[in-house]
Amino acid sequence: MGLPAGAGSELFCNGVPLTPARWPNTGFARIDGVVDSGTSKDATPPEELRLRARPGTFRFADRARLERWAGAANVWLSGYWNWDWADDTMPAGAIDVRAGTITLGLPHTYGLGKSARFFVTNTPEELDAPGEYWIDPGAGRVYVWLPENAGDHPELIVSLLADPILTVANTEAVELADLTFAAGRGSALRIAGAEHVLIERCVFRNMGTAGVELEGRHNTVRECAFEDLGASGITVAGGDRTTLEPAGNQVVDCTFRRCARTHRTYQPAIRLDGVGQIVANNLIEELPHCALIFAGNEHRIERNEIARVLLETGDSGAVYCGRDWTLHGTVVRNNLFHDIAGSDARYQNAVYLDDMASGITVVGNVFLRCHWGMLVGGGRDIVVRANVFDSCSKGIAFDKRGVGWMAKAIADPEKSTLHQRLRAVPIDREPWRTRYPTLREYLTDRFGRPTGSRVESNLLLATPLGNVDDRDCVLVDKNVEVKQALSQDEIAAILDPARRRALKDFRPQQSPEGFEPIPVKTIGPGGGAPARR
Ligand SMILES: [Ca+2]
Repeated sequence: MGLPAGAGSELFCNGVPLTPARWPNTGFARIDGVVDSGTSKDATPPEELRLRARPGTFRFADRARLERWAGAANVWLSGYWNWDWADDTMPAGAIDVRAGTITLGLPHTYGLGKSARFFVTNTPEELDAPGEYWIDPGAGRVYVWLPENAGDHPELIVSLLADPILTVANTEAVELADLTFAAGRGSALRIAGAEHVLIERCVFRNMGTAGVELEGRHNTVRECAFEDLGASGITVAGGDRTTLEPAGNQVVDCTFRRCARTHRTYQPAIRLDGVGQIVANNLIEELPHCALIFAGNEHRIERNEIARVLLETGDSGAVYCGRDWTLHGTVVRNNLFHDIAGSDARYQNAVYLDDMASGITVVGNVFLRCHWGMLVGGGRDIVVRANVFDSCSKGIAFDKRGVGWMAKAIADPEKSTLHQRLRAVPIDREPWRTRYPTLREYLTDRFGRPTGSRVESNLLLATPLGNVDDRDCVLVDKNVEVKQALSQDEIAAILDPARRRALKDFRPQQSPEGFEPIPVKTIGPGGGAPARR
């Protein structure tokens, strides 16, 4: 799931994105029942899906609204139509007032579920509140109810440019500093085939898709702000998965706020691919879904503060990866995750290593007031060591899905994504052979079970350890559970960046054996000493 194609035009007032005319004005409406779930990727054979994909139909009891929409020319619907991790926006199809039903204008990937939630958007009949607008592309007109604080001479900008505002390609040693990129329909900055490019103190805001698309090696993005982006903040790729040659691109000391503004799922603040990217000392907050998604190998994700994400999604993680046995070598270390409780707690996890993702180390992090600290989906060679969990409803859920509900999905080496990804990297050749020797045993040694994993030396404060389902394969050792949470003052000191800088390394009284003090003062923008190249 990469970046979406360029968004439509949007309207910004005094640098703030306004809202396409919608109902309800905030939040979601619930459907009143499924009439026809339509075809879905989960339940319909691919061949039939290609030939006869069918949109769903749902009941909706609000007759006055149905009458209004049935008479409108341009009704769009945006919603979580089935799963809490899959949003989609599309035109409405038939609206039948007498039957009290709405048919979607296009088939939705996962069909309609009974708890689907949605809102009507980009519909002029629903323009009824300050800050709402509608663009009539045919007539070239913008209708807007200005925000109350717009002032007498507001600056109004309509985004038009679909291409990146700036492209830096096949070059090296370029520096961009102190620039603001804003109000395009696509991404702000595309860097491709580049080396030693430095992006410093720039602002990326109000774009239709991403802030920065970065590919190359030894490039650095430093002290930049990413705000109100339609999709991802930054995507980073580079390095060689065959030779494990690291790219060494760095994203450091940046702030990310309100990314995934219009494309709500799988558009994280930071997306990593390739080998050896470094993400350090960033602040990521206020996102509907994931903060960081990674694939590839040997990334360093460290000393970041990640808060208030997964705000309207479920079955997801602030830091997320999945469905790949070959993700070895990435380390998630000394990060602060806090206030990731979600809206109504549908499996929100601070770190989610989904569907047998393997070979990842999570060490020395602080998980504070998260729903679940970690969900590990049956992966092998996972190390969860010396973390602190405070006031979470569960520390860790470590399941054995590879011999449970997922067993069927990994049984056929031809169809299984996990098998395909295993074949895509040379595990029998150097450097893979020596660096990740256990990979060669994944298909023969206790197939499907979470072999080689460890949950050890973690400290759980006012948080139950949780469940580790296959303790013959996963070592669970030296974890300490303490009833008492940190004091309100201790928590306030950790969460306040200024007070945090003065804190000594976190060294609990009831320290588990093997626990290493956590340097909380180095967490967040400006706290570390990132390696400069
Ligand atoms: Ca409205």
